[in-house]
Amino acid sequence: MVFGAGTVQWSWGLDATHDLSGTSADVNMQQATVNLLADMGVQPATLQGGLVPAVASTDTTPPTSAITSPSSGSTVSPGSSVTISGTAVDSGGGVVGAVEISADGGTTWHPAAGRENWSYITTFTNAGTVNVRSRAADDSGNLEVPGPGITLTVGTGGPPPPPTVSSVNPNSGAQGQSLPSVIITGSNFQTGATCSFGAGITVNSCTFNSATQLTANIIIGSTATLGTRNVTVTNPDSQSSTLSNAFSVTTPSAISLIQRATFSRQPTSGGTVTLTLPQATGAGHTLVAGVSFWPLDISSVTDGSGDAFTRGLATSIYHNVSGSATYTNFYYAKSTAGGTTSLTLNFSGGSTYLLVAVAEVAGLDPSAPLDQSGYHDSLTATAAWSSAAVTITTANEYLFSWAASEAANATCASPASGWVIESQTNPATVCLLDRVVSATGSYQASVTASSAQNYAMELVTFK
Ligand SMILES: [Ca+2]
Repeated sequence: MVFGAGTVQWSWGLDATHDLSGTSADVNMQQATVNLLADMGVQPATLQGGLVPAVASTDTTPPTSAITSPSSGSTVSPGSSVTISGTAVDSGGGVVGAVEISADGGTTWHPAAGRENWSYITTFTNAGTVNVRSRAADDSGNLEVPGPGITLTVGTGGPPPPPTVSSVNPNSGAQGQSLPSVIITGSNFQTGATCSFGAGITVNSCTFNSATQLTANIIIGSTATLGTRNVTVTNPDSQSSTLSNAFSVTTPSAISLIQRATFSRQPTSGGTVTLTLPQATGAGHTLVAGVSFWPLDISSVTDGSGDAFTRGLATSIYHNVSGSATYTNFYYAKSTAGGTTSLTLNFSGGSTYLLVAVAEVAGLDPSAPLDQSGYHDSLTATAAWSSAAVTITTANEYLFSWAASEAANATCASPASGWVIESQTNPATVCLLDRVVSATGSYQASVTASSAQNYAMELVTFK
């Protein structure tokens, strides 16, 4: 703001007696001059008639201003007119005299129209971000130190680019299968994008990893239509991309028992026991080891091909019979690497009695095969041995059960209908029995022992 009271033209407004006549004096300019001189500490000896005395302003507080529109962070189109508007308030005894706007972060300033409510119209030509600030001055010349102002994005003028889907991995799954990590690769994905695999496939989540990658967690319904289908990614701005035939639904591979074995060791001499399987394991299978043991706890299971075994029961179950006590637990490896006959059981210390039932099974869920488990025992002697009844949650499952008794050398016979005794070993007793089922419901394994004994019996189901 520039104000000049010392120019020739100003003095012509104070008095009409001068050359180049034709201008008249203005009482407002005369009073303004009295006010200005008062602010400078100068008072007239004799005040001209028609004017009022003035006192120096005591206002030393500048006004404050604010930009109310557009909001900071908003996008404006290059080349189009933008109205910046806002408010200003003075304090300290004066009024807002003027407001200025800078559209270049405070380097240059331009007058806005209005005072307490003001506006400024401009046009941004170059794409990028701009910093818009305001500052106000009051009628005593107190000038506001401008605040940070607002940031505007000068956009390219068009919508963001649509997504594209280029690949899906894995690109198939079986009916009933859960796939927690399907990688969708493409471009221009946005946070909050959704994934669709079509009818019969439930998408639990579609996680944004980057603009080029999403991770879908899906469950393929057991009745999902077989064959190829399209995968669609939709950004929050509703733009989407569909990759045709990106994913296919297959029939579940048949569940089948590859090999089985039982082992009895009384007792082992150390904390590590390596068992030899009847044949080398295959790839992509599930390897299950049911173990009954005494007196030290099993701590881990490994095999010769580096498979990771999961402990089935956090706490081994205690079968509390003096003289023939056992603990029960089980381990399993999913999606085996294959190619080994070596199975190693590690215990927390020295000599341990152990009874082991092992099964290698094809056709189970490669990512989360375990479904249910249940335990039942008898602390008193009986020839009727049975597991707990377990209700399975998917239709096609492998049911694995073993009975164990340290009491004597009974043999197992007469399994419950549908069950097969696959293997049994003495001395002491371990009997492995199993079955493949194709319907949900409650299942219970049982055998008849050759003599009445106390026993422990576990049933584990895999999907
Ligand atoms: Ca003021």
